[in-house]
Amino acid sequence: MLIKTNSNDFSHALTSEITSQRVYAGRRDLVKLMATGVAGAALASWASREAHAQVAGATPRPGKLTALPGAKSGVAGAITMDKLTEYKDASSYNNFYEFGTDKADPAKNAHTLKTSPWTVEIEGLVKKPAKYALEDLLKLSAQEERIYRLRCVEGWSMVIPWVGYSLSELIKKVEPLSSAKYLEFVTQADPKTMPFVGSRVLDWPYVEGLRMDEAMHPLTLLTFGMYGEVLPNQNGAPVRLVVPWKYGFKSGKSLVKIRFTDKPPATAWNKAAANEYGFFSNVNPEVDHPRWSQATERRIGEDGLFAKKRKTLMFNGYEAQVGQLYAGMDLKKFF
Ligand SMILES: Nc1nc2c(c(=O)[nH]1)N[C@H]1C(S)=C(S)[C@@H](COP(=O)(O)O)O[C@H]1N2
Ligand SMILES: [Mo]
Repeated sequence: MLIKTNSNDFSHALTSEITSQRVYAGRRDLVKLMATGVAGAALASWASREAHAQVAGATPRPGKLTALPGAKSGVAGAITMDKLTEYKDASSYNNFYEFGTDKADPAKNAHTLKTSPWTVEIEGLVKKPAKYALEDLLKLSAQEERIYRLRCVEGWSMVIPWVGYSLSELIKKVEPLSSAKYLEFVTQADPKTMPFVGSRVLDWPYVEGLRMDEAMHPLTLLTFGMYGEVLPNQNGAPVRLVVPWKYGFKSGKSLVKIRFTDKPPATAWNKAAANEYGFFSNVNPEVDHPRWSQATERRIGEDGLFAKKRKTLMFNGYEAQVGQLYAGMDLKKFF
């Protein structure tokens, strides 16, 4: 598969500049969003952010989807100095097996996904089980923009400005019991709107899991948007997880349920091939996949004739932030 490498507005700017400058939404979009009750407190900072954008001359991407207000990330290490992957690559080269196993399938097929109405159920070992309508989930905490690398287990990576808030905000609201040690993330599996949910590649629904401390880590993002807009269906609309120090498959798309458990949940890829996909699945250049090396990666958008492969970084470059979560663990055994 060949990806075109046209430059875009973001290519030449440093990411640190982008995060402080960028404003995507037109005022009309924001007003529309206000009407649906989504924008919330973000409006307060709108005027100042708009001023920033004008001073810096930043050009917002012409929005196709509804704008999601994002603010500058306050999480240390969340901002990379890498160039952003182009929107058209990030939204056309996807893994979303419910819509087919080819990278181009999700963009072609995911228009059938019905993202409204949408609810996310919280159940299991919590004091306050709940059923959140998407609108309420969106308002639960302030949306931030976070530029994260996403490293797929197959050997490619992207750099995407996600919009959401730390999953820990939601976890605190529902008050886990002390017996809750793991979270199970259950995603949508509707054969009527997801053509490949009938297929036998995976055991549906697509399920993922995190240990409590991983789920509580501020980098773990409950994600509603990217590039300042609501998620395109193929990227996991209307709400997904992004866990940037783990292989991409840990970041479940189109979440419908989060269950708090006392045992590690059985995850879709672990069930499909336990020797290839462990529960932790932390990005680790020193632990090869049984069928290929994990030492290097190809950045999507850079795969021209002379593009070099990049060295894969321990914990995808987030070692300073998350390394201590695994202190003393044998990462070859707990891969
Ligand atoms: N529900 C669901 N979530 C999923 C997947 C999937 O097939 N189904 N694929 C995963 C894999 S393998 C990757 S690499 C990322 C890709 O996210 P992206 O398409 O937004 O880059 O989504 C993950 N989340
Ligand atoms: Mo992946």
